[in-house]
Amino acid sequence: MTTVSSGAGIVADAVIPAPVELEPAEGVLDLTTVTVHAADGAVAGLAGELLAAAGALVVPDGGVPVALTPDPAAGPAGSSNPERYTLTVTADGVTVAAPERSGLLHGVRTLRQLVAAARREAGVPLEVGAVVVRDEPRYAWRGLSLDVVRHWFGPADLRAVVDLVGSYKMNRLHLHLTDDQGWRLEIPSRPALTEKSSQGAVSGATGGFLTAREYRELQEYAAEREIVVVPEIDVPGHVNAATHAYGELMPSGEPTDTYDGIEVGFSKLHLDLPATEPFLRDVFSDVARMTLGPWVHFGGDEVLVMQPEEFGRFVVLCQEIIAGAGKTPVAWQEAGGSAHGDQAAAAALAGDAAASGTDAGAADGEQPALVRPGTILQYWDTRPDHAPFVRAAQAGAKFVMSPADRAYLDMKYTPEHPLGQAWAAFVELHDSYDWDPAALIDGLPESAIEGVSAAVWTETLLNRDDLFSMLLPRLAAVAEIAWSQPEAKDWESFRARVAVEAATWRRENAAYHPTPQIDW
Ligand code: TNX
Repeated sequence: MTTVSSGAGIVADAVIPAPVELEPAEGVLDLTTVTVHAADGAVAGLAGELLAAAGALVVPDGGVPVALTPDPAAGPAGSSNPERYTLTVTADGVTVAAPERSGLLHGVRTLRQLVAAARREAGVPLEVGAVVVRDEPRYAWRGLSLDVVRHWFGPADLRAVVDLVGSYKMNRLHLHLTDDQGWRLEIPSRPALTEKSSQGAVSGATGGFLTAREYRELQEYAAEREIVVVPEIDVPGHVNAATHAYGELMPSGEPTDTYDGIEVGFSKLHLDLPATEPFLRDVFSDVARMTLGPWVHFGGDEVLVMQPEEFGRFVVLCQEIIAGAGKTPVAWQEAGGSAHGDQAAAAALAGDAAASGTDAGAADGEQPALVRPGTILQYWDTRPDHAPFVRAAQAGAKFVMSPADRAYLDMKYTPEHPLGQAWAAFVELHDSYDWDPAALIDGLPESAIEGVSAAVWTETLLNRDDLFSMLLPRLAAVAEIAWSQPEAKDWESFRARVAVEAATWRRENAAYHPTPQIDW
């Protein structure tokens, strides 16, 4: 990105994530009072809200025109990216052009940042320098994975998270809805899950859950903002909430006790019990039916107490159920070939050709992949051998990158940081900024990378302020990794842009961590 000061000041230094092209032009536009023109009333309404929050007075007519117009020719020259847009500010008005609704919103988000940066004090005009921004994302999947189990974050918090994610042009909110400590989504065919297992959380904290209706409303709120909610039901480990609600899932037939600690890896389902497969079919069928987006995540992480063969059969079965319900499966990397998954493959696939539509990778005595073509694997643990991931990609798996030492925003910023964990790394802002998703797995083709997701686990995060202080400013860094081309990234420019954006966080009372890496 070109970062140049224009007549009105720091406009060009305000946009996160960095756009592909930003060309300052002659002239200045006073956006103190604006009128939004758009064929789509919902988009116009959202644009009005964003501009008003940035300090503009939005009036139904007579203000400086902000025109949102469908335009297949918008975006960087030659781009066919569905999310591309062009934002043009001249002395006479603003145009956002894009082929699709998502691009129109992205353009408005860019404009919001230019307006917010122009805001100085009350009574002074909101002057934005003329500029043309042509932009498109590097990756299609730009997400945040959020654990609402260890501590409960209800609909109001989740809408605030949707707004935050959207403001940095991220488009997936992955909700970790089940774990040992609680079950957070009503499942109509299995009401005991929330009746018996939603009340608790870590260390005796109060839990909660989304009713089917609240889940629907949250997805609609997100979809309006072009954000897809991806639900995760974590199996076959991390299941103590399920085995507490349904004793038939245990060999003893007895429900397990509730759990409010923060250990991982101790609980599991048992595939050979008669109750287990019907349970999985009920839960995943309901979740698929209740979900507006195309993806359902089935977890698969950290099953430390199961033989590879049984694990492999779970992976095959969950993918089959989810795909059969018309959704694309997503899972943590273990499902695709950690040491665990790799050994699981041969055993599970002997006699089950349905798991993979191809035999890619099976040559030379290597195991075939467990994953179906199109299944998305979420890479998080940077320790295991890379070869199985490359084989999974050859079998058609896609990857979303959440390397724990960069993108896990529950990691402490520094050893002294009061919140968070430290098992993967200390993750300062620069660490979240300084990495390339395409360079994480040796030999993985760029075409196998679907995108990037930050992740925040909430063992130590009790409320919205705790959560936001871990997200901000690091979420902005991960958003730039996911959206911007590597050559557009620049740490010094990013530092300046974060300092500008922080004025918005302060105005909106959003908690953030004042890392010494930024000149606030
Ligand atoms: C690992 S990452 C987990 C979570 C924990 C997290 C804490 C992953 C797939 N599993 O169960 O909450 O570490 O950082």
